[in-house]
Parts: sequence; structure tokens; C-alpha cells
Amino acid sequence: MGPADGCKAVTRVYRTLIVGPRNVGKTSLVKRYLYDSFEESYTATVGVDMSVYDLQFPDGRVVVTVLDLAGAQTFQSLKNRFYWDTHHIIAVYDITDKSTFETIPNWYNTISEGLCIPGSLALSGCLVANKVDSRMDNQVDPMEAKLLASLLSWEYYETSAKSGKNVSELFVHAAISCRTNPPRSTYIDTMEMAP
Ligand SMILES: Nc1nc2c(ncn2[C@@H]2O[C@H](COP(=O)(O)OP(=O)(O)O)[C@@H](O)[C@H]2O)c(=O)[nH]1
Ligand SMILES: [Mg+2]
Repeated sequence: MGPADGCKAVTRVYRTLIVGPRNVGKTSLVKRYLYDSFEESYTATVGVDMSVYDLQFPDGRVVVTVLDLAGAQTFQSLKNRFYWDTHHIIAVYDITDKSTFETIPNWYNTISEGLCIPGSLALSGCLVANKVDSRMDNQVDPMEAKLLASLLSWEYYETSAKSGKNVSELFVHAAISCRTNPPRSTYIDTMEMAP
């Protein structure tokens, strides 16, 4: 698959935000997906972390920039300016800490306001129940989480950055969701276009 099939090698660039309270596993999910690794302790993210991944689709390459926000305060202070052109939200909570689940509607509202998305329009995203390897300590009813996801018109994923469960599915889904939007930028890959 690719340019050899006669397709133009088009690359489209999108932006995703990964949000949620501290310690829910945002950094861990990104690291698991990018490096297939997991650590018991990551240094708390300070400011904003940016990662990039790309996936090849039949009609071209999709590049997704993932912005990992350290916390609500940072988000509040940067809102409006920094997050324009966001195509998709990954909102994470920790199933072993109900208080993190309870913050999700706030995140949703703040982001919708920050991105100037009218209440009537859906913001593409997914709700992520992380740390499902620790199901014995589960504090969040999955039915309640699924209900919230469907109210927001979001997909619902149960993941574990520790075991790797559903992690690639989550990021592939993010790229697929992004593709339904106009990209931030598009370019033709000249190397691959060369005869
Ligand atoms: N058991 C378990 N621990 C996790 C998982 N994901 C992250 N952690 C742990 O939770 C803590 C916070 O993770 P981190 O990725 O730094 O969270 P962040 O603040 O949201 O970026 C770390 O000690 C991780 O090792 C998971 O899926 N399962
Ligand atoms: Mg982090």
C-alpha cells in the first residue's frame, strides 16, 4: 500500500488533546503507544508535553500531534489561544479513583468553551477508563461511564497503559476521528513523489 499504488503521498496533520486530572495515566498511555513501554512512576508533566505519531491510510499519511496538558490550571491559562484547530479530545480518568471520573464533565465544558465550540455542536472525542488492570480497586460503574460517553457522543475505551490493553485501538481511533475533519496542514511528500 502507498505511493507505489499510484496514490499521491499526501500527508495531513491533525491535533489531539489528551486531558484529565493528574495521575490518571495520560503520559503512560502516550508512552505505551509510542514506545511500548511502561514505568511505575513518570515525572509529573510540567506545562505541556507534545508527542507526534503517524499512521498510513490508503489515501495518505495522517500525522497526529498529541498535546498532553498537565492540569486544569495550565489549561485555563492557555485556553483560547493554544487549542485552536484541535480535532479530537482524549479525556482520561482512573477507574481506581472516582473523583477523577467526576471531573470529566468539567473538562468537557472548559474545552468546549476554550475552543469556542457552541454547546449544540459535538466535540469529537473519547472517554478513557484507564488502569483496568486494577479492576479489583474499581470505583467507577462502567455503565455510568458508558452513559456519560454516549451523552457526549464520544466513544468509550477501557485501557491499561500497564498491560497495553486497548492502547493502540485508542490512538488509531483518534487518528481515524481526526480524518473526518479538515487538517491543520496538508503537504505532498516530494521524496515519495519522485519518479
Ligand atoms: N496500574 C496501573 N497504573 C498506571 C496505569 N497508567 C498509569 N499508571 C500509573 O499511574 C501513575 C501516574 O501516571 P502518569 O502517566 O504519570 O499520569 P498523568 O499525570 O496523567 O500523566 C504512575 O505511577 C503510573 O505508573 C495503568 O494502566 N495501570
Ligand atoms: Mg503526565
